[in-house]
Amino acid sequence: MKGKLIVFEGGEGGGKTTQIQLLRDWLLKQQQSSPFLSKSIDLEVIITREPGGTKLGQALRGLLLDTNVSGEQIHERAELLLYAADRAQHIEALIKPLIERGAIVLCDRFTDSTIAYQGYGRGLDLELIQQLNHIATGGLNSDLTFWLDIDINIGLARAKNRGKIDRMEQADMRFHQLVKKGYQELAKTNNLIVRIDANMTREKVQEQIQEIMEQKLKEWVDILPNK
Ligand code: Z5A
Repeated sequence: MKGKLIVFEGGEGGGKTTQIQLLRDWLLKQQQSSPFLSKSIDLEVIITREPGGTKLGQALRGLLLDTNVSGEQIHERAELLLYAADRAQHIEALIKPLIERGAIVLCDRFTDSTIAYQGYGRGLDLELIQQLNHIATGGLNSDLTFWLDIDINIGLARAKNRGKIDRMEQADMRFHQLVKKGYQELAKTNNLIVRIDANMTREKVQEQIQEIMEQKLKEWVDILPNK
């Protein structure tokens, strides 16, 4: 496949949405004039998210995150399967076609969220989740994952300041600690996951991301579409 899938992961309020937009702007600038690339590239950069990257996904996002929509407690296994359904649709309807035509897809959350939240957070079987992730993605993996690692209290305070508190953000401190542990464990075994210190200013966080991206673009320059 010609394109690339770059994922942003981490706990609440880590700045994923903010950093994805900054990275999109930076990537688009690189095709106009890049001091570090040997040739011009022609980038299509698309931002998407999970849950909610497709029309079906938006409906599922409402069911998963809005405390009032379903009117009943969502069972943990039902929740797991809804995230998987969102992902299967997202891959087939959006991500795979984009990557096949050479786009760079910036995705706010992906398979590691399920491992961290449903696996470590809720305690569901990790092997089962890996299998389900494989079914949902059809084997399509992220080419690079930025884990925005933020102090839990700072992240929750940022999320609260932003206004809306959803079902997951209402979870207790223990849950957030388990989720963090999940990301720590994932980063230990997968070298495509890059830890970013997200406690800093927006600019400092973006600098860390750009540094990694510069290396990656140099590596990918012959695969990405040329001008
Ligand atoms: N979930 C799951 O359980 N299983 C799964 O498989 C999947 C998801 C895929 C929805 O995710 C929920 O779905 C999520 C896990 C679950 N749990 N929750 N909640 P989401 O991505 O829609 O929501 P989120 O994780 O809560 O993201 P967020 O709170 O929207 O935060 P963010 O996108 O990482 O950050 P942000 O919106 O860019 O920043 C938050 C605020 O902080 C905002 O006001 C910014 O202006 C501000 N900000 C950003 N950066 C900074 C810095 N550096 N300094 C100061 N202030 C900053």
